[in-house]
Amino acid sequence: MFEYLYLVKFLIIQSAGIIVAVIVGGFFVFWALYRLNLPKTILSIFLMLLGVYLFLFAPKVLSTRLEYPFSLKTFGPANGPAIPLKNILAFFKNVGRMEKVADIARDPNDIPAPIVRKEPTKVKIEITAKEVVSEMSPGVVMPYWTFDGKIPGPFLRVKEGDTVELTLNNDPSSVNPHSIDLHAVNGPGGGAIVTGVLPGESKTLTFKALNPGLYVYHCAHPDPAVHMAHGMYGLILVEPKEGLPKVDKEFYVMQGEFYTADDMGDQGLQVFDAKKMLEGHPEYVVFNGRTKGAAGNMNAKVGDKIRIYFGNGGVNLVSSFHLIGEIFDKVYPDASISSEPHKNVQTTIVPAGGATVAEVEFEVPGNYILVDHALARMDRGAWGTIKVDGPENKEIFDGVIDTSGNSGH
Ligand SMILES: [Cu+2]
Repeated sequence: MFEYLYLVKFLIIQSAGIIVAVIVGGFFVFWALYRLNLPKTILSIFLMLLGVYLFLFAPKVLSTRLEYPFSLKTFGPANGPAIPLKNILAFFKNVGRMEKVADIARDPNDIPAPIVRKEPTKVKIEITAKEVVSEMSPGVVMPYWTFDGKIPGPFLRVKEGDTVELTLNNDPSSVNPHSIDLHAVNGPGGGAIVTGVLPGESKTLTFKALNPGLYVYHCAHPDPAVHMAHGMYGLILVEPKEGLPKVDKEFYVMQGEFYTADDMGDQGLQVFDAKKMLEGHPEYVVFNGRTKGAAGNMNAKVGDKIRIYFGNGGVNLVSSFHLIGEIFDKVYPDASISSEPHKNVQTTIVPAGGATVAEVEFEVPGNYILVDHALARMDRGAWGTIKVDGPENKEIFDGVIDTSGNSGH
C-alpha cells in the first residue's frame, strides 16, 4: 500500500521544480531585457529589485514546503515547537528502518478484560515508544509517533491500590527521545521526569494507583505538544476496588489532531506544521489516529449494554462528544467514575487531556455515528460508527428510511 516514491517526490521534485523555475525565469528575463535593448542602469536596477524580492519572499515559500520551521520558538519551558533540522535529516536516514504500519488505528475492541481479582497486586507493564510511517487516509502518508505502533497507545487496566511497574522502551529506529506522563500518577511530571528515553533506551517508573478513574497518558518529552500532535497518547483505567458495573461490550476511542503543512487531503508524505499547531488550526481531527479509524469495527446488538471509554489527546481542541441517534444513558463527566453518573446526556465535553466514560443501550438496529459535535471536525475526520443488529422496534422508531442520499446518513 505504500507509495514510497512520495519521499522522492517530496524532496526532489519540489526542490528541482523551484530550481528549474528560477533558472528558466532568469534566462527569460535576460533574454527579454536584451531584446528591448535597455540601458545597463535600468537592467542593473531591475536585477537588484529581483534579487531583493527573491531574498524576501523565496525563503517563505521554501520554509513551509521543504523543511520544518526549525527557527520557530515558543516561550514555554521546552525547546519547541519546532523539530530540529538534524531530526529531519535523521528521519530520512532512519525511515528505511522504521516500521511501515498497514493500519495505524487501534481497534476500538482492543481492551483488556475487566479485572476479577479483589486484592491489589503488583502489575508489570511494558510499552515501546515507536516512530512509524502509516497513512492518515489512502495516499496521505504520515510520520506518526506512537506507543506500541498504534494510535491510541495500549489501553492500560489496573485496580485501585495496585503498584504499577511501568517500563518505557524507545525503539532503536526512533529519531526523537520520548517519555510518559500518566494522569493516574501522583508524583512530579506524572512519571515523565523518570522515563525520558533516548532511542534504544529503557527506563522504569513505579507508582501506586491511588485514585480510581479513567486517565489520559501521553508523551511529555519537550516539546510535549509536538509529540501529542504526532499521536502519542492513550488511556489508563484505574478500576475502583469494587469494580465497574458489568456491561456487554466496551469500546476504546480517542480523538486527536494532526497539523500538516499541506492542506487536508493532499497526497504524499506530510510535513508537520508547528505554526498551525501554535494557532490551533489542525488539518485533520480524527478518532484513533486516522480518518475512519473508529469506523467499521464496533458492533453491538439491540439490548446490549455498551460502555465507551473516550479520551481526547488534543492537543488544542475540546471535544463535544456525541452519539448521533442515541442518548447516553449514563455519563461519568470528566471520567470521574467514583462520582454518581449523569443520566440521559446528549453531548458531553471532553477537554484536551481528559476523558469520559459513557454508557448506552440501543433500542433500535442501525448505524450510529460517534462525533465531536463541533461538526465541521467531522469533515476533518472525527467520526466513528457503531453497527447495531437486532429486531426492528417500530413502537420506538418508525418511518420510511430515506435512501436518496440526502439525509446525510
Ligand atoms: Cu514522544
